[in-house]
Amino acid sequence: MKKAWQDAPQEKLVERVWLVGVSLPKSPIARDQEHIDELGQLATTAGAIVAGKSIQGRTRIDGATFIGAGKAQELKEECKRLDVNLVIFDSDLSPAQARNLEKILGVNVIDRTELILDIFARHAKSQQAKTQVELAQLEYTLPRLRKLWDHLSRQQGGIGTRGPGETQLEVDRRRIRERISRLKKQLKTFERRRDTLRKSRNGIPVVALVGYTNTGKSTLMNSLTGAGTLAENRLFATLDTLTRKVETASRAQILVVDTVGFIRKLPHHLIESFKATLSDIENSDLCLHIVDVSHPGFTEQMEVADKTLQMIRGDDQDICYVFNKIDELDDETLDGLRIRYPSALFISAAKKLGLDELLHAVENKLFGTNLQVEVKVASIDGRAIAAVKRLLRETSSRLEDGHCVFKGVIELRLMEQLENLSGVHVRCIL
Ligand SMILES: Nc1nc2c(ncn2[C@@H]2O[C@H](COP(=O)(O)OP(=O)(O)OP(=O)(O)O)[C@@H](O)[C@H]2O)c(=O)[nH]1
Ligand SMILES: [Mg+2]
Repeated sequence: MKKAWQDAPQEKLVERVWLVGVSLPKSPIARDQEHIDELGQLATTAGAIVAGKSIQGRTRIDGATFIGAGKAQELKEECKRLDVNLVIFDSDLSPAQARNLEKILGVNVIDRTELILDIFARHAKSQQAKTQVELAQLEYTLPRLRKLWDHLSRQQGGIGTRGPGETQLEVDRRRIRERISRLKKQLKTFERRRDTLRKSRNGIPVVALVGYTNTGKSTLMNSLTGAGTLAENRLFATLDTLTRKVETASRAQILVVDTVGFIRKLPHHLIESFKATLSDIENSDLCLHIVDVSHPGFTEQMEVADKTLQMIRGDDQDICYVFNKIDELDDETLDGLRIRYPSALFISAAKKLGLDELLHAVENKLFGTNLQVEVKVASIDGRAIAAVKRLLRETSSRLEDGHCVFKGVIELRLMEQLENLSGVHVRCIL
């Protein structure tokens, strides 16, 4: 929430905010309530105190002030009474609406997009995430800057007059464009580095943890790998992807990637600039869609995440639904869900429930009940070679530095026997 910080840069100002939602005909009231609660969570994540909130029923949106001039006046009184210094709208406001509202309310006004951009900016840690967020912010600002100055230059009027505002605007716009192209170049170098990393994964399959924000992706990552990733009860705790290796019970190796969470109305500039980070999802062999099944709005969250995933991966995605936080549910609810979603997996990442079943299902999805392996044996070790040939459905073999290297398929249940043969080195491939 930059604007308020700009007003008082020296003080550490805790913003007192008022949240505004609008309920249009046909939108269920429970859902409107969830949406404004989520906006409250976002505001708290950004460090603000929620002083109050309102959901206003309207038949249509007011072009000038979004909520209508009368309602805006009422809101002004409320803001004064509760010492509110920032009003946040759940919907996107046009630059003119935001300006008109600020004039009436006498406090700063921002919308959901600006709030999300602000949180991303605060949470970005790596150079890549910082660059990605700055790019999204500037792309968001650019058209708004034009509209703002258009308005001022009209006020100055006069055909052919090039007022100081307009000149300044051009300078500002040019600077922003230059900065945008510099940031894009920088992101390209990050992408190249990522490509190199990707090539070095050596055929080990990649599983991406995806889903709505705060569903427990990082907690699951930690439980599976002991990665020590930041997991917190706040939105957008993770902005950088993190990859860790996991070994399954049958010793197959997989790479697990923790990713940035999705949210309703995720600003499209953010999706655009986070493309490189999100390409980990695009290039994964399997997505585990983590759902917080204890959340009252989990079905809507699932839909939002599914749609965002479709944008990133297209329709041919291999997705497995993982319902997390089952420790919060009573048995009856859990049974109901198991019937309603028969192919989902049920876990508690925090309490480490259902993780073995999860890994087993992942293995099955990735390898079927067979594993593809590469086996290396000293070429003089006739006994080991014979044993390998007995266990493995061989597809190719070659000689390499005094070793026989076999490629082939093995049933999961036989994997342990193969690995226990002395003098035999086994590697899983996809
Ligand atoms: N009760 C319960 N809480 C859980 C479980 N798994 C995660 N949580 C909590 O849910 C909150 C969010 O967890 P994270 O792992 O940070 O969620 P995330 O999906 O990585 O969130 P973002 O990075 O913000 O997208 C934390 O407070 C966790 O402790 C679970 O199995 N049961
Ligand atoms: Mg996370």
